[in-house]
Amino acid sequence: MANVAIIGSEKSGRTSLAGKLGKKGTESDITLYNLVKGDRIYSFVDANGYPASLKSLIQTINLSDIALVCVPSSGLNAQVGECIIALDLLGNKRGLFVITMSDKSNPAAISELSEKIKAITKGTNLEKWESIAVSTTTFEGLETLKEKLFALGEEVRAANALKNDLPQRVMVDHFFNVTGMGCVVLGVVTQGTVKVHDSLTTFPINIPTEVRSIQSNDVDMKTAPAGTRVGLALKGIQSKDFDRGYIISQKEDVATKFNLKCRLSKFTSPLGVGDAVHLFAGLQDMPATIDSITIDGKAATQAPPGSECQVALTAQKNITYGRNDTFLIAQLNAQKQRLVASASVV
Ligand SMILES: Nc1nc2c(ncn2[C@@H]2O[C@H](COP(=O)(O)OP(=O)(O)OP(=O)(O)O)[C@@H](O)[C@H]2O)c(=O)[nH]1
Ligand SMILES: [Mg+2]
Repeated sequence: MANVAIIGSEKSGRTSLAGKLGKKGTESDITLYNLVKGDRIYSFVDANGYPASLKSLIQTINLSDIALVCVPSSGLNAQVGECIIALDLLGNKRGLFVITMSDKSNPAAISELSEKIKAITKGTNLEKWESIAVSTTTFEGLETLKEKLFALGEEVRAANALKNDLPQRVMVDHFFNVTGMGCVVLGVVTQGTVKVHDSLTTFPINIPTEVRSIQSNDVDMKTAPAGTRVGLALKGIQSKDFDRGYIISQKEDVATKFNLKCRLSKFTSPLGVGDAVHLFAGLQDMPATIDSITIDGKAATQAPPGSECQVALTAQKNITYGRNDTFLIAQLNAQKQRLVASASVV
């Protein structure tokens, strides 16, 4: 199973592409599409709330192993730039650039655009990502895209298999009540293998949670390995207890105050002490304040773009996290691009 984010600028053909790749499933501010290919399942997430909602972009990326960045054949824009910065800050993803609406362009312009993509991703985590021109009206490039995507899917499968023996962790994105079944949540097993009857806990609310049954793509299963998008029926907890981003696992940390090691984007305004920022952790997000900044062991009032620093930060609500998670700091009101820094717990 591989989870694939479909992101990119507004009106770049994201939803059309999602519809050509999979069958529509759960729909909210992020929409899921499923494709079954032999014994492989691909789950696509359309960040339909982006660019208005940065949250939609970050959640979609954090739910996925692979990203398809849609760039309209008419050219690059600030939103594509923001998607590239998000993927670079979050690191550790595989992906492809999809030059969409190729029927509205010509081969020379498309090859010029793929050169531009190469140039702007140089030095980022995305510098080796390929560009593929696709049209969802003439179907040009769709088969090539699928082949490249399935090759990445196999890499993801191998990488996820290495996580099967870690403690179970499920990141929850949807939750509701089903008559006769009770609380059902949807989400991704980010590590470990979840089994029916597992006794776990939901964080940050600390409620004991038993796995009653597991489904993936409407099929009942006894166990779900790392990387699986699952539906879990749960005992001991109600759907109204949940919020997006809650984690079902054996043990998580929960805090409002953090000491974070930060890497600022080159394309942000400076980060200052006292700044009101927005913090993203997994699928959770909330306002936070920068309490202090340290650069090379010395107190500072500001950290410049492209720099590294340590930040003490207070969030407005409890956040559940693991020590290896990557956080993002953003300025939702910034004019150009909203992402400020990636951060990890010191
Ligand atoms: N000619 C042509 N038109 C396309 C193609 N893909 C999408 N479109 C059209 O472009 C418009 C936007 O496509 P969507 O798939 O809605 O793009 P989107 O990125 O999901 O747009 P928003 O979610 O509204 O930001 C629609 O009118 C589509 O019919 C394509 O390959 N060729
Ligand atoms: Mg759309």
